[in-house]
Amino acid sequence: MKKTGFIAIVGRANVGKSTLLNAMLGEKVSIVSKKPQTTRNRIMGILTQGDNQFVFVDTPGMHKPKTTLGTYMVKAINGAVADVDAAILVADASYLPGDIEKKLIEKLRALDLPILLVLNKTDLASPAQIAETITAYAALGEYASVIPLCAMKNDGVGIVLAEAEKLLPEGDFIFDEDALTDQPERQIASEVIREKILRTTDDEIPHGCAVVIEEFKESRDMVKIRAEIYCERESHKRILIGKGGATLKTIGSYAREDLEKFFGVKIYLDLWVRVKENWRDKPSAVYDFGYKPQDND
Ligand SMILES: Nc1nc2c(ncn2[C@@H]2O[C@H](COP(=O)(O)OP(=O)(O)OP(=O)(O)O)[C@@H](O)[C@H]2O)c(=O)[nH]1
Ligand SMILES: [Mg+2]
Repeated sequence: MKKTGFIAIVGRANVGKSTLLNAMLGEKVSIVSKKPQTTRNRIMGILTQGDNQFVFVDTPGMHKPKTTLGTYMVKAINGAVADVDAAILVADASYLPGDIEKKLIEKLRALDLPILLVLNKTDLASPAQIAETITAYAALGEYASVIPLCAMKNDGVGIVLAEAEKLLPEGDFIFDEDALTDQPERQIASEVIREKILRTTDDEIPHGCAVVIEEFKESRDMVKIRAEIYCERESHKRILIGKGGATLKTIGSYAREDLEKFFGVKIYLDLWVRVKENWRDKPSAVYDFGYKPQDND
């Protein structure tokens, strides 16, 4: 008998949701950075093991939106949990539950979803701290299970899969057995480039960047990708390009390395930087840059 289920991964920004997803899949489908609000879209990661198909849905970190883009991100979280069989709530093992966690727990309970509580980053917490965090979460209600782990070192991640398996409903597979993600190739390319911007530049700049793939041309042994990076100011553009183009070159070579690994072919990457002032507050620009409302938002 086959089992197939949708499992949303939710939590505040920067707790390691995307890291956990990648660890469970053993492949990188969702970008990761040390800056909060890295994930902007719902991203599906699919894992088929024997008779079980897990469809994990990574979501943006829950936060109070301040821009049109932020509002879109919070809608994406709400849309993602509306239609799943269970949720993995990721929180930091070193911190007691805050407002964001309490509200998320309430929301998941209202939807009657079983919750797997993952307390991540145990490498940064003492055993006493972890125990205290567990006690504080226990006071907020019941969970299908509580799993302290370290996603970054892939330590304890198997337990999440074993526990999630118990929550899968019976049903035929929805995706091919070898499917890994629902993201189109262009979106993967744009996300990988955005990750390298997040990792290469500081503060305001990466949060104000969007990457649009203008060309994605496959030939027999190579893919040519032309991407435009939109930022919010001329001064940001100068920083992104760097002295003599050095920063853009770094972003490009890291991105190319990852993309070659992911697609398994040679990549020719052509990057351009453009300015679109305050695009994060402009609904038409947010939409044009690929942050479109989805069916159940
Ligand atoms: N020390 C430590 N760091 C971790 C662990 N898991 C993730 N991180 C780091 O935490 C940061 C955030 O990780 P992400 O996976 O991007 O977090 P996220 O919850 O998806 O963040 P958003 O997409 O912004 O909501 C990155 O720098 C990760 O390397 C862990 O187990 N231990
Ligand atoms: Mg993320």
